[in-house]
Amino acid sequence: MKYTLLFFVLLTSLCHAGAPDRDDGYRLWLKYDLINDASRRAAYARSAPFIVLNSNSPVLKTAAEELQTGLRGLLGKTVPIVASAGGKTGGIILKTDTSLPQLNDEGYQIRSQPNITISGKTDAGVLYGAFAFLRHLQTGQPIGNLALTSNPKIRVRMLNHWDNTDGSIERGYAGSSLWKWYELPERIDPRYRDYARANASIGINGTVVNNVNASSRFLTAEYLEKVAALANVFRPYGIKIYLSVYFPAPKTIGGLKTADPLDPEVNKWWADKANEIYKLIPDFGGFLVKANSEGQPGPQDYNRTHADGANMLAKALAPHKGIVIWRAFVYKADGKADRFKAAYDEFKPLDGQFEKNVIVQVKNGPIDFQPREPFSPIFGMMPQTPLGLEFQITQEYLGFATHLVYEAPIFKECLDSDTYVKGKGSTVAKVIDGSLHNYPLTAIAGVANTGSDRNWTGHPLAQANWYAFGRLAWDHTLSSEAIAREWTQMTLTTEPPSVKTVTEMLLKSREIYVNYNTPLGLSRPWTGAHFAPEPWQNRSSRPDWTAVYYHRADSTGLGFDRTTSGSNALAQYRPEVQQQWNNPETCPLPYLLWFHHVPWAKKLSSGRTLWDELCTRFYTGADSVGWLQKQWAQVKKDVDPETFDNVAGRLATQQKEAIWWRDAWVLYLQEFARQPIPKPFKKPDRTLKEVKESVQVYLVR
Ligand code: GCV
Repeated sequence: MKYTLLFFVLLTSLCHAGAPDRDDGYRLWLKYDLINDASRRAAYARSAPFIVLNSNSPVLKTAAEELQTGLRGLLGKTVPIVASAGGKTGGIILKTDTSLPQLNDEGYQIRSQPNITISGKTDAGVLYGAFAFLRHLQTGQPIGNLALTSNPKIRVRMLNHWDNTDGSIERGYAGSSLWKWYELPERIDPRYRDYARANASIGINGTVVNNVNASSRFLTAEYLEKVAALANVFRPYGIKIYLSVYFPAPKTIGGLKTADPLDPEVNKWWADKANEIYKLIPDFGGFLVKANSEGQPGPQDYNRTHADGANMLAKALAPHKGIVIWRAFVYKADGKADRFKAAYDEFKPLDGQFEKNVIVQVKNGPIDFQPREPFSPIFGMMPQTPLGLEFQITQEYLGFATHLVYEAPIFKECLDSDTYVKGKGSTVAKVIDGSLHNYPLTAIAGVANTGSDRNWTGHPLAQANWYAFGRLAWDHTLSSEAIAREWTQMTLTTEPPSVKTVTEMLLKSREIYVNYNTPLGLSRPWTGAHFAPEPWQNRSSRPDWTAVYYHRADSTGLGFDRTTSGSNALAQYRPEVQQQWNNPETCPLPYLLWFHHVPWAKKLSSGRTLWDELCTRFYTGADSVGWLQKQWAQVKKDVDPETFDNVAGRLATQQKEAIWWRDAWVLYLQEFARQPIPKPFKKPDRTLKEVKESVQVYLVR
């Protein structure tokens, strides 16, 4: 018996030793697992016997090392980095070449035959080319006749971290902050470099490391040293560091009596601060500012405008070529006003009044990162001001890190929206990439979904959102599908049927979420943590922080009237856009309740009444999570077991919560609509009172 047990222990430990390493998701899309197909591996290896690097540039060195790391994994051998080809052909040559007319500053070109030459006008361009070449191999494409040219369409492609000095992250769902402020600048966590690698691989070239609800501590000498230490890690990856600033910092840490942007002493304080920063961080990117918004102080406290505030900071940064990114996310506590209109009302009159190194950063929609929003009207109405676009990658309103929502379709929906500012085809993408109004300064930002969780994003599939943001920031013409497929192949599996299945899951996930959460243009059915359903919530310190303010359910119907008979927010759009959305008969169903108060019995273009259509969406949305689960079960054999279990568990929770959302909405709205649940759907098992209690428990917890 003793020997049998010993034998069993030995056998299981041997089996375990031989089992493939479990993948904890840390490597993201830079896994570089050995290519299974030996002939493809051999073909790649023949084309890449060595890497030629003839430069001391830190960024080029990074490019060579990244290539070496990637090839080591994919090909199972170390490809040497050499200073010269020594007359041999067939290697990979990394080359900065300022004479390439088809490239912009960070673009790259890859040509094969006889050598594979990866060139850029700048070292950063070569680095992006190196990652593009690896991506080509990871996605199994031939390299015999390479002729790739790619230029980023937007200059500043950045992540915004809403991270605080105490390590917490506002709206972060994947652990705590990546930045260990208490250890910096002395200890450099190796993870900082891995963060930079991941970003550079998708073309991100800037990062704002602290929360827009900013602490002035970040501008103290103590913190600037810490920030400089991070900048040193990011620099070889072509990434610049930026800081969110607290507007009254001249008072809080500078000892001045005022932070008035027209006060000479305040101006001097900021100019001195900029000098201090650039001494430590010569390539510092600039400031991001949230001012006079949600309780944050700003220039209006001194009867000055947003332009006055932004321009003062811009002047301080201009000698160093730094920029100011001034956010347009503002809304006053006026319950009678329509919050939808607030940002436009404040910013439109300032068009053309900003300094050249200011960019106004606008959220994709007029409210706040809802699961579906129409594009912000500002994009069509400020032609004389460079506008940056802010997306939210972290899933504040998208089920945190539990629900699967692939966000590329959200990003694309906004980018492809037509503002008509210069006639048909004036998409948001063309506004923000500068091509429509010839802005030299262009920017796009994503509020990061990263954190200290080992797999970076909590939900393993939420990595695809970070990835998709970067790829679209580089090239907004890429399709959601192509990005999903690419990410799946690089991260999860290269087996074609499973790649297809996961790609389909990702592509459908956003619409599924919208259906059980906020269909037909509903918005903000929650308060507080932004997670649990609370469409009944009607009390708060501000009316626009209640749920009923947004959906306006009553005995006659549902939805916010933003036509001329209501708030007339539609007037903020160009006439061509107004025409599409103004008429409830022709307004596309996904936006219907954003703009119209629709009677319950109204027949919609789908052929169903409003009530029936809502129920259909709530029920099919919740049911579709079951479909996601079934799809995921099919890929089990091709996906790492740890990742598989992790996603399966989260989908099970999502299924439960989707039904919770459905029940909450249906039972609540039924009190106004006074109609039965249409067939074939079944009445929820619980009562409205029970759902409310379950939400209450959630909120207390
Ligand atoms: C950083 C929303 C979020 C806030 C966030 C704010 C903003 O209101 O709930 O957490 O604050 O947007 O974008 O400034």
